[in-house]
Amino acid sequence: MAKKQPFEKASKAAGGWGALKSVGRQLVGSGKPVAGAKTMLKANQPDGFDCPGCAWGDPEHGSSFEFCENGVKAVAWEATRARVTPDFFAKHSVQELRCWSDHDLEHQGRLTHPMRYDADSDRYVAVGWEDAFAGIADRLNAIEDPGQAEFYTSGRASNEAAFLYQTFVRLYGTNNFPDCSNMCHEASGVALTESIGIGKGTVQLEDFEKADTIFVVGQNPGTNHPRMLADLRKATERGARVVVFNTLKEKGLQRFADPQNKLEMIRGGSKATSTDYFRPRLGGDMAIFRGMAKVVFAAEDAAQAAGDAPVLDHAFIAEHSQGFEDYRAVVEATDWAQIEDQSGLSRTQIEEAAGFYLEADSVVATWAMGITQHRHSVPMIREIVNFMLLRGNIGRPGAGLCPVRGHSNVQGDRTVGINEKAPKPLIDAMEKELGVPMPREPGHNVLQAIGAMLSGEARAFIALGGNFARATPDSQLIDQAMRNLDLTVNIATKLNHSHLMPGAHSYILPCLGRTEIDRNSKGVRQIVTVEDSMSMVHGSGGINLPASKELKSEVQIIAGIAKATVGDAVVDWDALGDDNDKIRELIERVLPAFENYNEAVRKPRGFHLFNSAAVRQWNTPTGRANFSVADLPKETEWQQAKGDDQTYILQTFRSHDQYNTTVYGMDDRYRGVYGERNVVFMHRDDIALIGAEAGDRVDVLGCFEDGVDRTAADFRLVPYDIPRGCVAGYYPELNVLVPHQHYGDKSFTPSSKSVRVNFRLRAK
Ligand SMILES: Nc1nc2c(c(=O)[nH]1)N[C@H]1C(S)=C(S)[C@@H](COP(=O)(O)OP(=O)(O)OC[C@H]3O[C@@H](n4cnc5c(=O)[nH]c(N)nc54)[C@H](O)[C@@H]3O)O[C@H]1N2
Ligand SMILES: Nc1nc2c(c(=O)[nH]1)N[C@H]1C(S)=C(S)[C@@H](COP(=O)(O)OP(=O)(O)OC[C@H]3O[C@@H](n4cnc5c(=O)[nH]c(N)nc54)[C@H](O)[C@@H]3O)O[C@H]1N2
Ligand SMILES: [Mo]
Repeated sequence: MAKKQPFEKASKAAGGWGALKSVGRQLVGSGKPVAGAKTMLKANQPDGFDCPGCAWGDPEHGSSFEFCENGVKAVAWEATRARVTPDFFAKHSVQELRCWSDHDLEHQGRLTHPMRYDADSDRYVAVGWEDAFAGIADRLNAIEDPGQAEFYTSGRASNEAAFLYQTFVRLYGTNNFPDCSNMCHEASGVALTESIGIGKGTVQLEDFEKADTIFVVGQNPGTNHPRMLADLRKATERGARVVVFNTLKEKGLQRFADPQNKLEMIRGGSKATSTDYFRPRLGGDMAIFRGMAKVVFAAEDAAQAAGDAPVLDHAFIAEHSQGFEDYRAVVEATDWAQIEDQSGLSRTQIEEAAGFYLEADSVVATWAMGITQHRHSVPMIREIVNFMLLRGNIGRPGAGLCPVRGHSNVQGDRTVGINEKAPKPLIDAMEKELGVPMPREPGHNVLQAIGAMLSGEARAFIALGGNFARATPDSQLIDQAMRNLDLTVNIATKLNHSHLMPGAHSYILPCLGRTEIDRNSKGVRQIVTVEDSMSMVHGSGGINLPASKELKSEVQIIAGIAKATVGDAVVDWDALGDDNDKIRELIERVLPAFENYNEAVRKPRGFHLFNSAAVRQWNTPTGRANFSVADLPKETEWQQAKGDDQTYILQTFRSHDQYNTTVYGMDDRYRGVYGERNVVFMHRDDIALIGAEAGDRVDVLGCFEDGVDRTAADFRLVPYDIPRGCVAGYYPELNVLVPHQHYGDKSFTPSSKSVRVNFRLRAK
């Protein structure tokens, strides 16, 4: 097949035949199409595994073939036949592998043996499990202050693995839990806790069937939560409004052809996934919600003057909220000129959008990284909550808040204790259960861990999954900092760049993936549990044979490290590591919400974790839902940059062919880019303004002034329908440009959706 040109036209709708073709390619490419297809039949089924693709909820009628194109990619990627064996490591030095691309490293297949870094040969060599555990324990115990070790978690880890890990780490003596959530939905957790007393969304999947209006803000479900498209499409079909705010016109948020709908596939049809589409500037959403609140207040005044029914839910506001008058004052003090400039939308557009709120009895608001990865993300999310509170749109059917999570168990990991802030109720309960004191001082989040690595304070880094060095900002600085550590350990399924920045002592510990059968020493099959974006907790059991006989489950690996490091006087690690039911019993004793855990997760759809805000209980200091009263930022990054016509604000996002730092392929079908990832999407007039033409190559330069040279070399300019002054490109390639000092207030999340850059043309 001829290679497609970089700007070949993108497909008209998301999903459809393009998705099926891509699924076929992935299954064939995985080297075992039949097994792959069978594996997919078990994704998100009651007796199968939870799809590792995303954290969207599963429908009640769990018998449907619930999969999506990108779920297939995630599963096929794990179920590959390719293997990275000790032979592979004997052939390639770490120095050599460091020059490989993210795609090439993971494409080599599944890790098969525990490996230890040998500095003399600059190679990883096979090591026995017990030797690895002893070696790790030796280095961890050599560190005087446990606060000098960093324990990272990526959000694919199961509840059982995460709970055991936090037990071990806290017994070891620290709350240093940097985790992927710090770079992801942290702002949602912080903002929602302040506003409604719980850091999670309040809706369930059923609410999407009842909402009159759904606001979808700053997220790209066509790629990142494809199963959500089916729910949006159903909503538009029954006449609900789906109102999108997105800087780009994302294909999946316009039309979706359901690959599971035979008639539609034959007729080549597709259906709308949204009814209205607004395109703000980067970081402009707080201004939009502020503007919409102005419209709501104006409508309330008009209704009052005309003697009509009120627009606000006065009863709700009086009984359930706090700070309403102050909020109203701050909204009225915000002028339209600032709202329009910051958002990039006209007052008329904002009035139109607010109309969809006013006409709806019940409203759901969803959001993801387009909202959480800015400097002012926390006040921005609190503004969304303010707006929803005005008409009591939280805690009743068809209404509520839905931060759409990223990793398939990132929410669960936090629930069971991966939290550097050491929540008091959890620590109290852990101490009571184990009978020993646990550390209470807050530990490090991702940025603090980076700070400790850069300053040389940190001595050890352990990762339960993930690809820390590529997912974090300033990748080139992290690289050196990791190599200065005394100990680095990666528990992983596939080889990635973080494994290639070994400290003086370094281990790669290969684990079972979620699709694989996990048997304990007595041959009993183990299941793990995960929590989705709607707080549903359900079981997940693998169905494929393990990629290698040497693999251990994450739980077994953690138990092994823990026993070697802290001994088994307090916790019987062997028993817990051998029986996930026992871990669940322990979780149940420590976290009351998990009552009857072992039984509940064996029911088809699992169980719903109690959500206080969803039943209008407000666990805030005021006992009410709190309106916030933050001013709009004086200037967003876009506003700062606009005076200077040579600088631009860059958002770093995902292509259709990747899972975070895992790059499946080089295409981004919905955006019409094929065969390459080094691209920058830019408005035609901006391309002309920097003296370039479409397709020209540039170096992208960071503008953060701290003396560090931040350059992403050799990117192609792709003309795109994007607001002037805003540009976009892919993570992780562009992480070299994201300064680690540029982060969200209170959330400490790198502001990877608002990075100031300029361009240097390369010779043609
Ligand atoms: N296939 C696949 N699925 C995934 C992932 C993956 O990489 N691949 N990653 C998982 C993870 S960990 C996460 S967190 C989620 C991520 O899910 P998303 O949040 O959808 O991820 P991004 O690709 O970063 O897309 C950000 C979207 O927000 C828009 N946006 C950016 N800035 C702004 C802004 O200021 N305002 C508005 N209104 N819009 C803006 C962008 O145009 C883009 O459409 O997906 C999860 N699911
Ligand atoms: N510039 C920029 N940076 C970003 C973002 C952005 O939008 N822009 N997004 C941020 C977000 S939202 C997130 S969540 C982070 C993601 O950060 P991470 O979660 O650290 O990164 P991933 O790419 O998801 O991790 C992939 C690796 O996980 C390992 N793995 C896969 N499955 C398993 C498993 O079952 N068990 C174990 N133990 N390991 C496994 C594999 O070795 C694989 O190489 O990146 C953040 N970084
Ligand atoms: Mo994420």
